Amino acid sequence: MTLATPPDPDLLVPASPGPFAVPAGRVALVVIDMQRDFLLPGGFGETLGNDVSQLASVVEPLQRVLAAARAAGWTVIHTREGHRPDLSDLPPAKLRRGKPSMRIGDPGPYGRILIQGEYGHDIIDELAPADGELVLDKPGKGAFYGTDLQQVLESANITHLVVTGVTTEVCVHTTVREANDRGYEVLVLSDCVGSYFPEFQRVGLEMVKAQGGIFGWVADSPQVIAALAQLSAPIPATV
Ligand code: C5J
Repeated sequence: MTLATPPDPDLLVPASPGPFAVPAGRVALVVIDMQRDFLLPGGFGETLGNDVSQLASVVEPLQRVLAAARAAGWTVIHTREGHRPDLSDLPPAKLRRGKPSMRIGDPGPYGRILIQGEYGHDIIDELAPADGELVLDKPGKGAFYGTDLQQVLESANITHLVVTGVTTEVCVHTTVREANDRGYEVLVLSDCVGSYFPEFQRVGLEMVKAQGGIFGWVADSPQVIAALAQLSAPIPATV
């Protein structure tokens, strides 16, 4: 991938450790794994002993960011973690993890757990992808592993990612790290990523922006939405 000197930023989002410059046309909103299996009460996430209510607060801010990104014409990419029904893309090591009573592929409250085509594998209704938005099925935690995400981004000339979704310290972090190693500039939206564990949420966000932004930047959704609103605000007439 050739990453030229960043073009003039289209918008500047106040962020930490410094402003995140977003070049026009080169940014995608990435929504990681907002799937029923992770979010719904009684789903896979809860069967692992997790408190799914910790993820619920992400939904509304993410709806607002999604609406703003769509209005601004950003590329929007949704991901879903999951596996083929025959489990041929599920490494045995991954299968062995978790509670023996409820593993990937087992029948769960919302269909076979994390299996493509099952109700629980799909994205929650509140954040349903719009027509034309890419829905990327991924077998791993990161969105680049085992997918054609990099080719998709390259062919769309995208160099900047605004990353949201669940869970902060697992699939969001893995994706951010994969993106960072591939040369992408990454902004994580603190109120649009969620963890079952408040401590992991806090530390996960700290880790992204530590050491001068070792993996990227952190801002919240109102900062992005305000920056976008400024862009579309009429320029005051001069007298
Ligand atoms: C997990 C994810 N936590 N989407 N997946 O297994 O973070």
